[in-house]
Order: sequence, then structure tokens, then C-alpha cells
Amino acid sequence: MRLIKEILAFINKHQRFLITAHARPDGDALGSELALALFLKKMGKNVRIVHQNDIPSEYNFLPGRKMVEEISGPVTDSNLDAIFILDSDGLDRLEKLAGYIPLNLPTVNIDHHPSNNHFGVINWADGSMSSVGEMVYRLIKASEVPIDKNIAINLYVSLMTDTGNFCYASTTPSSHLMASDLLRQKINLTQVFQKIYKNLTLKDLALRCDCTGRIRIVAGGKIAYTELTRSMFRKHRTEPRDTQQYFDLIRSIKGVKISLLFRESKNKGEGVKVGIRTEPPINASKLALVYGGGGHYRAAGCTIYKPLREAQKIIVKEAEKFIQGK
Ligand SMILES: [Mn+2]
Repeated sequence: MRLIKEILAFINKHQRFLITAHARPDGDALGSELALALFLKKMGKNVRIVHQNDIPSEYNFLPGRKMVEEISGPVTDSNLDAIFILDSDGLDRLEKLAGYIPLNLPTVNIDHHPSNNHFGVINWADGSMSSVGEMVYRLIKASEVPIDKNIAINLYVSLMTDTGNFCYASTTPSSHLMASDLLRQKINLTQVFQKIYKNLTLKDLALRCDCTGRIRIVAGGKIAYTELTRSMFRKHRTEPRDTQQYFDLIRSIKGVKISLLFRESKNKGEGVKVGIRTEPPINASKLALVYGGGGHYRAAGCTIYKPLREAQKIIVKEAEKFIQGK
């Protein structure tokens, strides 16, 4: 494929790379950037991975995790040649980090959000891919470098988390072929699963129960929504880093077509984050776009700068229009 060839040529041409992905990185963001970094190192390149201090601890076991620098100010490294930005449909997904990295350097953008805005010198944006991990997998497969166990674990975590354990519609025959290929490296699947999904504290569980208890159902059972508020975070003395499992609960209710999770920001005035999950044929990213957000066909989000109750009224009303097909 032309873009893969271009990226391999780009790698050959440069020596020192900076890698990052969207803020509050998930399994796909971390897994794909670590796999890419380990691959680049095998090619004899120098690599730095940077993030803000916002990495969920369940990913601490990923091979190469120690390479990730958690920074709170500009990268001052005049030796860098090029940048890779993964799993981000635009530079604003990096949030503050976008101001810390030398974006004057040539940037390669590898992403699977259909809303990608092509901010790089090379843009490999393919909304049909299950995960960026699957894209990095294809890149490595097209090179001379064999996939070792450390790379395989990272790619497997990308694939597993972004396909919801091979359940989402983005899961394709090629995702399973990739998993099959990675499993040749004798990954301990039980251990990977436990590290990522079986790590709740009692506080986490109490918050989740509170959130579940607040689920409201409207539009004849087709819309379900709930909330995570600052006072809940105070009460339970914890905050979820990753809300995927909250969505799994909401969307498991029979008949629900649109699931909404409203999350208050840490500080007042920073808006309410609206997470949207939909069942076909409702397009989550179209709903998010109404309020300047974006995402995938079945998973998207936006931020509304209104008090929580008002934000809920606005979005639920909009969601009802989607249910009615207007
Ligand atoms: Mn992803």
C-alpha cells in the first residue's frame, strides 16, 4: 500500500522520533505507540514517547511502558527529526501537549477516526480500521522487522481494547487474523485480561454503582443516559480514567439505541463531556458534530459549556431527533 511505503521511507530518512497520541490515552493509544516505538528501536532509531501525567495505571504492565515520559512543559530537544501522532483525529485531541511538542517538525498522522482532519505531512487515516494497533501491525508486517513478544503484547492490547474484546462492529476478519498471528508469540491472555479489566478498587465499584443507579431512560426506551459529577467524585474519592466499562453497562440495557454519559470536568467552567454510543443505523459522530465534537460511527463525544442539567436537556433533545430519524 502506498501510504505504508511512504511511512517506511519516512522512517528510513529520519533518525530521532517523538511519538505521542491523544490525551488520557487508552489501550489503543498506548499499545500502538509502544509497538511503534519498539519497532523503530529495532530499526536502530532513537525514540521518545511523551504524554501528560494522565496515563491509566492498568497499562503499566505494557512492555516498554517505562519509555513514556510524562511531561508538563515544552520538549526542549533540538535533536529531534520527526513526529508520529497516533489515534488522534486532530491536534486538539492532544490538548495541552500540542503546545509542548515541536510541531514544526514533519509529522506523520496515523489514525482510524473517520473525522480525521489530515494535519500531518503524511496522513494515514482509515476509518475502516479496528484500531491504530491494527495499522501499526500492517506497517511492521510490511517491513523487515519480525514481530517479537513485546511488540505483540502491545498490539494485542490495542486490538483487544478498541474492539471491546472483539465485539464491536469494527472487528473484521483481518482483526482476528492479526490476533491469531500475535498469539504465536505466546502472550499470556489471562494475565493481559486481568491487568486491564480486573483491577477495580471498592471505591471504583461504588462510583460505578452510583452512576448505574442514576441511569434514566427516555424516548420509549431507546435513549439511556447517566452522569458522573464532581460531587460523586468527591463522595467516592475516585474518578474513572477510562469510561468504556460504564458505557458497556448502559448500552447493555435491552432496546437502547443511544447511550449517553455526561461527565462534569474537574473544574467548574470547563464544560460537560458528553460520551455517545449508538447502535446502527444511528451515527454517533453525526450527533456529536452538532455540538462541535467528533468520533466514530458508533462511539463519539463532544463538550458542552453549560451546567450539567442543561447540557443533558440539550443533548437528549437532539438525540431524540436522531431516534425519530429527523
Ligand atoms: Mn483507537
